[in-house]
Amino acid sequence: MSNSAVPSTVASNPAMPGAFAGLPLDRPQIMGIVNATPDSFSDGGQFFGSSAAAIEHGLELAEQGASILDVGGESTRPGAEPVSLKEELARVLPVVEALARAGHCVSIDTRHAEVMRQAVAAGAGIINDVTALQGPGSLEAAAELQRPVILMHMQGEPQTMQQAPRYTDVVAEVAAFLKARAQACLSVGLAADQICLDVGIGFGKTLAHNLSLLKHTSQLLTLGYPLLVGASRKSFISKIDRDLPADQREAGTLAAHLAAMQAGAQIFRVHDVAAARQGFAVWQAVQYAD
Ligand code: 9MG
Repeated sequence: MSNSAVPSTVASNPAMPGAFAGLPLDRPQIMGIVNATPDSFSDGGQFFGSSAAAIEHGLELAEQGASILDVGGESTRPGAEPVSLKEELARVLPVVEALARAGHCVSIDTRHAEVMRQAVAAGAGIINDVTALQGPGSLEAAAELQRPVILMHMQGEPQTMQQAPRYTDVVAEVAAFLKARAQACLSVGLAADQICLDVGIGFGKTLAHNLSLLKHTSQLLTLGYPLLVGASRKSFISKIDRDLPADQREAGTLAAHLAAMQAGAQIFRVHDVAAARQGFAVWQAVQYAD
């Protein structure tokens, strides 16, 4: 069965828009992670040809089945230090430009309004903001740029967010936050079909919080927006299965994403695109078997 022949997995919610950024949501969409950061493309500690390597990596991910390429120049990992605006722009712009020129749908992973503006001018079609457009000028920039946005929930700041995450009811609190941020986008003139929500796995959450959010993804569907999940290689996986390093968390990533898919998520942000594509295709084929 070809992938395009597989029927919808998520058509059960009538409020769900049928597409996001021109991508049909009746099948899982894979967002491939393109880190334009020096530590992502190093050779034994020696930084080389960073933009070229990131572009090549993005092209490979598209070849493997990514329908969105998410380009980021500032690490948001727990404990990560911020980079200057100048440095972030220098890292992402050549990569965004080359991948967009090659015809790919590119999202810009940034929390800075100026990076949003310049990345969209360079060809980015989607804004992916882990701060849900709460930064100075970000909401206004998104409204002016009129590009689809991914609004993610985070408690705290990347440097300190994993120190003591606290919620009374994590699913309800994340849902309320995302609802308010979607409302803020509508109020500045973005259309409902330009909004995608993301619970922010690993961003100011304990293992138990992450698992509840994955298990209860369906509760977020009632907000009426497409849902993106990004569990790829995150540390909660190693809390469940030994202390495995990030590059050995592929199977755990797929399991988390399949659970979220079953609960209604449609877009998945991953490092390992080929594995995600195969896992999703098999899962769907079983769903629609006789
Ligand atoms: C940039 N980034 C890192 N993790 C992410 C996640 O889970 N979701 C989104 N939207 N962006 C993320």
